[in-house]
Amino acid sequence: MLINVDEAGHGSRLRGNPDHPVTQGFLCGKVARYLEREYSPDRLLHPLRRVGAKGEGRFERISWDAALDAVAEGLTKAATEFGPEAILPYSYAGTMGYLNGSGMDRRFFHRLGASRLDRTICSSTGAAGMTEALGVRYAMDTEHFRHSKLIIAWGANILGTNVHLWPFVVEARRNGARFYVIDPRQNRTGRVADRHYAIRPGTDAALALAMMHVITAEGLEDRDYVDRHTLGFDELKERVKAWDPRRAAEATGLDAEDIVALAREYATTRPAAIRLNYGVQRSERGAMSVRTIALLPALTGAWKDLGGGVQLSTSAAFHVNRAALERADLQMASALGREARLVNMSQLGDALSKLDEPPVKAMVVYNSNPAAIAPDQNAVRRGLRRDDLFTVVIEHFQTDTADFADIVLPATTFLEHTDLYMAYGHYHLQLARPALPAPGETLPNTEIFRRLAARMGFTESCFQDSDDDMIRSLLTGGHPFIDGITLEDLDQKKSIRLKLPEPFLPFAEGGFGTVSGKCEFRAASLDYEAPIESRGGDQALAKRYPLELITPKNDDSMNSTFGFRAETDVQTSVLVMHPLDAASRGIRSGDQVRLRNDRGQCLLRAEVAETVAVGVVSSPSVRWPKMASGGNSVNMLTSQRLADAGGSPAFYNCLVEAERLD
Ligand SMILES: Nc1nc2c(c(=O)[nH]1)N[C@H]1C(S)=C(S)[C@@H](COP(=O)(O)OP(=O)(O)OC[C@H]3O[C@@H](n4cnc5c(=O)[nH]c(N)nc54)[C@H](O)[C@@H]3O)O[C@H]1N2
Ligand SMILES: Nc1nc2c(c(=O)[nH]1)N[C@H]1C(S)=C(S)[C@@H](COP(=O)(O)OP(=O)(O)OC[C@H]3O[C@@H](n4cnc5c(=O)[nH]c(N)nc54)[C@H](O)[C@@H]3O)O[C@H]1N2
Ligand SMILES: [Mo]
Repeated sequence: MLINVDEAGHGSRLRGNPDHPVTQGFLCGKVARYLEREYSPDRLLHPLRRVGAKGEGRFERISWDAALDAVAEGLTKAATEFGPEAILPYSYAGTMGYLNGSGMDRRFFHRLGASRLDRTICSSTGAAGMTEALGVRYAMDTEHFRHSKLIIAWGANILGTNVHLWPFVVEARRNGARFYVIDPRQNRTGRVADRHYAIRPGTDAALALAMMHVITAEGLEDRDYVDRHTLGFDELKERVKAWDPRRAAEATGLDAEDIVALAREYATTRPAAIRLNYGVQRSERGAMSVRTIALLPALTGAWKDLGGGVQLSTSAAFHVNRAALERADLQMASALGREARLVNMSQLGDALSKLDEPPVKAMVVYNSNPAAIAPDQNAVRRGLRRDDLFTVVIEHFQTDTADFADIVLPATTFLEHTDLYMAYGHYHLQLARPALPAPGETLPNTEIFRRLAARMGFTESCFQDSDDDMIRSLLTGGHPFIDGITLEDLDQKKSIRLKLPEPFLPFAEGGFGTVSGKCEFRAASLDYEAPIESRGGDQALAKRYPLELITPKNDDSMNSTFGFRAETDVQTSVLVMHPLDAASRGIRSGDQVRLRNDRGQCLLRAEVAETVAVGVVSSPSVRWPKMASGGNSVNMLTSQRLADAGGSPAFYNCLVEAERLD
């Protein structure tokens, strides 16, 4: 990214770097407007102490000294009375910089002996599915999509959430590629596709199994690739015999003929690329769905081709030395003296109310807004409201979560601090130096945890490491993909492509991360079952709550990061529903609608459209509940039920009923 900075240190014209091979000089719509956020009059500039009730949002300004003392005292009290595991860090994707996302903070909590957070809220289910299929999560190179002749966006809203892939899709289409979208709603991307397949939420594994059925029954597999680089083809062929496209049609809501045609076209078009994104895995069957989809290119040999294969995330290729950064070994020097327990962030509601031995007594939240983004908000908020819970929130803004804090600490933005960034949409390692002065008394997360470590009396030398020291330790470890990249190079070039074999075709010659080195189908464990919260699942539940709610990303905001804006609140107050579902409930476009289930309710504004199938409703997320009428959000409705593996929430399997408000 580039920015102009005047003599007074004021920034303007935030823009993409035209020399970057992937982003090519443009920013996504949300970050293009980041300076509004940077210079918002609502930025937190000073440490605060709560003076009102939890959640009420009344605070007074205090000094950094007083704030650090209060935090040290609160954490020490919890640790002394209940053991250090009574302390829970809570952080996720506010920044994806290594240092401010998982640097000094991790060292601090490890040395403390605090509970470890299982960071599952986004992608760990998909990661589990990919790993099961491939043994390692390597993926297609973004820059290779330009060579594809068939691109399938599978639960991937490319134009909304991953716009930097789009120019490569456009280039491929200009050269004759077809572009299909598989998604329960027709989003921005689906509208401009050659074909949109309106699949029912959580049923993707059934579609992938039926595609395997067609491919193997018709002998469309790549014999050579299958023989040399896979294991278990014959068992697979047997197993998917049961997945006649008519059966998959019943589960997915698609036409059987369309499934047959899609399978044939996928198997016979070269190169064929699948852009699989995280929408698919936010479901009760998420890991199985991702796994079966990720097995498809091994059947057809698509991995051999420039422009063939699957891409979920590119992050697994960033082989930096995280152990040196995070220092999990410090747990041994903690009062706990062993590896601390793991607490799943997706079940925060339960963690705050049900965890025992010890209960959670103190929580430090940074880079995350759990009072907006975590599922089952009523449970989460019951926990956050507890008077015996000491809560620290490190933030840019006074979020819903910050309203529940005892102490709020003001943080710098990515424009104001040093960090090193991996990517999950390309293969470039990137360094950012501060471009703008830190306003008020804001500090980087790294510095806040450095100071906290000093307050707690931690004397290990790693707590004196500078940000540059931490970057240098990340670049050690000697993996060939990062070998030879230095901080000096990064300072000079800012963005450096990983030292991948070129072209990067990770599985062209096998090389899977399995013991055998082959892609193992392990057919006996491939299966599909309807999600419990779906029309094919728990029938008693589906009778009371007949609508399947999905809450995918809002195109023009970033999780809850832009939730302070009134226009984001307007965008995230929409509920799209099919005309038939609307008519049977007397709902018209523009009506106020109450969505409800046993977990809670949410008020939204109806938009009646055929962009969702009958029985599916969709609302873009994630809003700030405190900005909304009634103080709610779709996450009042979502559940703490986890996906089938990897521990992520099944955000997109959520049964509800809708009624018009008069
Ligand atoms: N504009 C914008 N961009 C973002 C973000 C944002 O909030 N806003 N967030 C960032 C983050 S944290 C992430 S993880 C990525 C996520 O990027 P994506 O995975 O692309 O985003 P999602 O909206 O989670 O899901 C993508 C699509 O999957 C569809 N979907 C839902 N359920 C199913 C299903 O069962 N099967 C199939 N086939 N499709 C389904 C949704 O309707 C949606 O259109 O985006 C990043 N980029
Ligand atoms: N219903 C529903 N819920 C969802 C999702 C969905 O699709 N539907 N998506 C899920 C997904 S994929 C994700 S990744 C999560 C995202 O959930 P979070 O990781 O909580 O992400 P954000 O909502 O963007 O909130 C991040 C917060 O971090 C703060 N922040 C940013 N940079 C810094 C920094 O350098 N220092 C500090 N201290 N703070 C910083 C921002 O001000 C912001 O308030 O939400 C999940 N929740
Ligand atoms: Mo995410």
